[in-house]
Amino acid sequence: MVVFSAMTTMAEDGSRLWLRYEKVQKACVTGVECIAAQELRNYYDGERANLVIDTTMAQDAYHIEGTTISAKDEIGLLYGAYALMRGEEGYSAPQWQLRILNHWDNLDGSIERGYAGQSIFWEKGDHTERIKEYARANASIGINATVLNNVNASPKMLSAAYIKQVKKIAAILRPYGIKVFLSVNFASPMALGGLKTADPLDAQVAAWWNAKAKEIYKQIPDFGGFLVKANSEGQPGPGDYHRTHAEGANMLADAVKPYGGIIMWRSFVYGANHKGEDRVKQAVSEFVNDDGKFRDNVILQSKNGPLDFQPREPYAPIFDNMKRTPQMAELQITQEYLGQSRHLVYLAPMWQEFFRFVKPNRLKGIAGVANIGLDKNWCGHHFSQANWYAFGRLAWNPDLTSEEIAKEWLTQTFHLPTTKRDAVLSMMLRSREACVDYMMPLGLHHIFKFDHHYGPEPDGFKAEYPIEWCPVYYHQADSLGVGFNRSHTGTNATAQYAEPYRSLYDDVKTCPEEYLLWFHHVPWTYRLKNGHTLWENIQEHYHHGVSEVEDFLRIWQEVKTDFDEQRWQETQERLLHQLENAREWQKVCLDYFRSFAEKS
Ligand code: GCV
Repeated sequence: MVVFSAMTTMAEDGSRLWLRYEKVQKACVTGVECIAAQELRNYYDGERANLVIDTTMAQDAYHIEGTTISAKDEIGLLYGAYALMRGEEGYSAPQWQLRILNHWDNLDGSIERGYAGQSIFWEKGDHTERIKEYARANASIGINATVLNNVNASPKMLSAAYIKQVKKIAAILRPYGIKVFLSVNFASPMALGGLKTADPLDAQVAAWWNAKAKEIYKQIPDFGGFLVKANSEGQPGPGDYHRTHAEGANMLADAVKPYGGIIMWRSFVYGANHKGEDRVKQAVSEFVNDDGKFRDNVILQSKNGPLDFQPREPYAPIFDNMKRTPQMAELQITQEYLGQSRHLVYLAPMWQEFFRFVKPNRLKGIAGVANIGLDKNWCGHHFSQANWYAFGRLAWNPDLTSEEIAKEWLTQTFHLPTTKRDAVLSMMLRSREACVDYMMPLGLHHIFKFDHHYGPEPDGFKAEYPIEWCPVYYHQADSLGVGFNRSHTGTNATAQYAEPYRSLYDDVKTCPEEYLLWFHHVPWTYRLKNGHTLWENIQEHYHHGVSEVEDFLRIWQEVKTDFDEQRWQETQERLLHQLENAREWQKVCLDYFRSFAEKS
């Protein structure tokens, strides 16, 4: 166990995350001399600790017996040291070897969908100390890889000047076991290399990528590889040359293969080739013919749901359809559609919901779109730190419960008597469902305001936008009912699911109510399980969502005296805003849907 610093002795601005150890310099640490030893020497409150290398152990695993930690190498020992300080015992090994953050950070220092300040990697100035703390925080929860730039990638990322910077960052992260990856722009050979094409079957193009890989690995021998968003939302890709995703990915895979690199190829592709097709079906249509055609160092990376990080989505059926392709899941830690850094929404329950449908052993790795910036408290909202923490812990062990993770985080981040901790815990555990209720209950989706995705706009329609960006496309409200008919009488998106979900979702009578309007257009007067009509149920959910936030504010008052002033006050301000925003959702959505429902 560790001693956490008393709240009055230091500024409580959240900058120390969950690593709020006090320097006790008490333990006599023997065995291997490494960062783990330094951390224990500084912060471990026990009398002694011993670090032992055991090369027979699995990569990254550790074993804690008494105060002896064994692991295959220094990184395993480091994971073990943090685990010992959290009070863990026994053997632990990660579910996945690839536990990676994706930063949507631009080279000008801004962050796409970032709500916590500028980029720690690319904003001007020297952020070495910050990056080191970032590495330490990641190591403490087992994250072992990171993509340093936005998937909407600038070709400049691969210029010699930037590779030099990547080398510096990699040197800071390496001692903490974090491997560096980059997002690449598929047209880089043209934009940067002056070639006339980026056609993956062109020999000069392949040669350009081979040379680029060689240049990178010369500087960064343990470089991880590339993440690619191709032919999606305006990004270039192999489709520009009538080539397949497999042809594009394989060309890059061949370039990094000699060095042990991998390609993470995103399946988030919609639009251009699929005019008129239900958007949630498009990834499967786009990729299914490529199944089995990728090199063995390509992993297909897909968002948890088939649309786009909504507060609730059914799982993405691409996980059922690509049977011969290694796959990984992309989760979003930054709360683009869940109140950004202004709402308290603890995301672990949402991710666990996904793992109920897509079993972890079907995946090769797990990626999380980071919520980290240069803000003092890293994530904008003090409680958004819990989402970074939870992502790491679930990437290590997806069997941990949301409650266990939240308790761990609360214990390390604040000092609360058990009853008060449990009150805050209950708020965290209820927060995601509350958000679904006050934003989009019963399977409603994507009724956000345009572009920034904050706040409600159910009547949103712009003729100049692709229809897939328009809220009215997603709820399909009319005088008869509301919801998107994706059953066999509609777009038949249900057919993309494996059984038993295909049949379950297809029939309005068996479809789980939380997905009802995702899969069905349902009459306003239809009776749900509780005997109330659909319209009554919609109203009840919005009311419930708002009353949950009112209750969070009540709890927050109750725990006031147990918190340091700054973090309490900053959270209070955000909760007050959350309530205002939840009420706006309730009013705007109910007024809008009423105009259909009460006419019927
Ligand atoms: C990085 C959504 C987001 C975009 C994001 C995109 C993606 O459309 O709104 O900001 O772009 O997803 O995941 O590529």
